[in-house]
Amino acid sequence: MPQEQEMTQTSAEMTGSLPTADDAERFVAHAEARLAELNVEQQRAEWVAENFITHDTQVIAAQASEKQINAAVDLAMKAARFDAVPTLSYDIRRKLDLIKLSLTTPGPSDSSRTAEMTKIAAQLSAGYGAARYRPPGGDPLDIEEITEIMRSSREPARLLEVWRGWHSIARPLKQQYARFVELTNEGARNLGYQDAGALWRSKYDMPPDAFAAEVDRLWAQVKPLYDSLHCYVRWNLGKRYGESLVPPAAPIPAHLLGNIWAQEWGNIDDIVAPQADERRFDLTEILKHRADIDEIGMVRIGERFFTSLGFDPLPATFWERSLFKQPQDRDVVCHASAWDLDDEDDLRVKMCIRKTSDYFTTIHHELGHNFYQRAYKRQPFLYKNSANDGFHEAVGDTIALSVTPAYLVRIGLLDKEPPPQSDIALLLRDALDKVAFLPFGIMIDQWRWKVFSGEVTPANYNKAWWDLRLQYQGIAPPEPRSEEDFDPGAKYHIAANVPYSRYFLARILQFQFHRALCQSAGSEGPLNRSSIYESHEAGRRLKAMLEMGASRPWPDALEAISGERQMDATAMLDYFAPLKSWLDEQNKGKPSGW
Ligand code: X8Z
Ligand code: ZN
Repeated sequence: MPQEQEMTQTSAEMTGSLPTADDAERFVAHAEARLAELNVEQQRAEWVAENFITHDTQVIAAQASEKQINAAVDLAMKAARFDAVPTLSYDIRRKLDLIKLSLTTPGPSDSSRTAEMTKIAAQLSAGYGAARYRPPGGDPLDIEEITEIMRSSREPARLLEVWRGWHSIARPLKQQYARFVELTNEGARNLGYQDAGALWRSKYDMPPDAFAAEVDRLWAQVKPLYDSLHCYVRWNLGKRYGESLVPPAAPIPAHLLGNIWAQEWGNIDDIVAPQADERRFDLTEILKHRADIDEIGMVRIGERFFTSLGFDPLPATFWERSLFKQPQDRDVVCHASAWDLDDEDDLRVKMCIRKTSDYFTTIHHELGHNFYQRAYKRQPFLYKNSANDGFHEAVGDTIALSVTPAYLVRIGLLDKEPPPQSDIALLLRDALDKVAFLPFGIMIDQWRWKVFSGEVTPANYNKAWWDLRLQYQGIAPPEPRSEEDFDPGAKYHIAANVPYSRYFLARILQFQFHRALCQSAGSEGPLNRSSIYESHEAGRRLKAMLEMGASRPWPDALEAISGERQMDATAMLDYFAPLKSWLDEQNKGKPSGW
């Protein structure tokens, strides 16, 4: 008999009466200890599997995750027994709710099917991590090399070839993915959810439908800004590549936006930047010329930002145990991630850093996760998490918003600050990453929610994907697609089953956090020129929110940092307001929409 079943039998069960508040307290204490223990085991197995992709590490990781999922499902079912107990304390009630919601990938109650599911999950993650596109007669290209070509090439034929090549790696994942969806849906239904999508949407301290409506509300706030950017970018791409490749009123071909998924467009800044402005600087070029700053040096700069706010430096083990550079002798999952192996101090990142501006941003993003993890380490296990997953994703990005030209001058990466007249050019570059991402950040889970609900089936996976790409992003595949293709699987978070709405929320929240922290720091300039570097006041405010972990519903955490209880895109709109007016001026007489 599994340990949980033995140890969590309550006195009520033994006597057949309603469980008491004491029963609930005992159950929660046991569940929390058990989940904490299994989580560490699973994290360690996963760390090794992602750092050394082999058959055996996949098996070990799948087994650890099977064990964890079985226990978590069992505990989630049992937590429901206390639903009707009226006298529970706030913490016991919240923890029972968190136990019911703790899984992202619940498994079927039949344990052989859960084993099948975790095996597939490990294979999908490893399959994606080890994938290479093999050009005819050329060297195989991994996702890091693909990313670099998409960033720097301006040759449509080359971009198309690489785009096609990377998307082809996902074809073999389709069947496994479809089976995975069936199995995790079965698990979600056993737990009382309509499907796995409904479970994912239930993690926001509100009913799942209300969360979907919340996402729509935020999107409606920012869509006009996206539309202005889309119109402007398409026009400039048309000028660069010709109207036969980029027709004026049609969706933008997805291979011309500087990123293999067309999710962030900052890399085509050179194509769309205002002609007259020569004062822009290129952080990638600066980093490449600085022989004294290597990949780890870039991480040190990120850490220094956090310590300047009053956070303690990262532990020595962070530097010893992290993976910073892509190993040449083995396959690893290069997609950047931040880890907390022991729920105490064993913090790490795993990433394949290159000396580019994008990686500099991602370093801040990952460190945000690590500093959050450390800030909530004194919370009980079930509260060792962010207020909602968007908060976890937003912290490092908030810090990266403070990486302003003035800050770069301050730390010696830039000689002098560009004059105020360069603001539009700088804002445009920010918008290419931040604003262009918004519809992408939404559409991924719009697709997955439909897949989980059964509205989209394997017979139309790819069509539904491109329908949503068109609807939200106004982009189109550069050549016809079929259901032989599995283009969603060419994106890490689909193969690895990581929920994605979090990144959409984070794009909105980071501006809200930035506005609030700049206020604490007493910074009065426009938001795009404000940095909280070296502000202990801002650091205190940020820390107060981080230390809460998941102990309160997220509006409380939002209030702690910003005084506001609603997620709100006005901070983002304020940040980009001068750019929006400028874009609308430029766009006059040009076709908009698609
Ligand atoms: O996956 C990530 C992070 C790890 S949590 C590198 N991001 C999303 C992506 O790459 O698609 C950060 C931005 C969006
Ligand atoms: Zn992240």
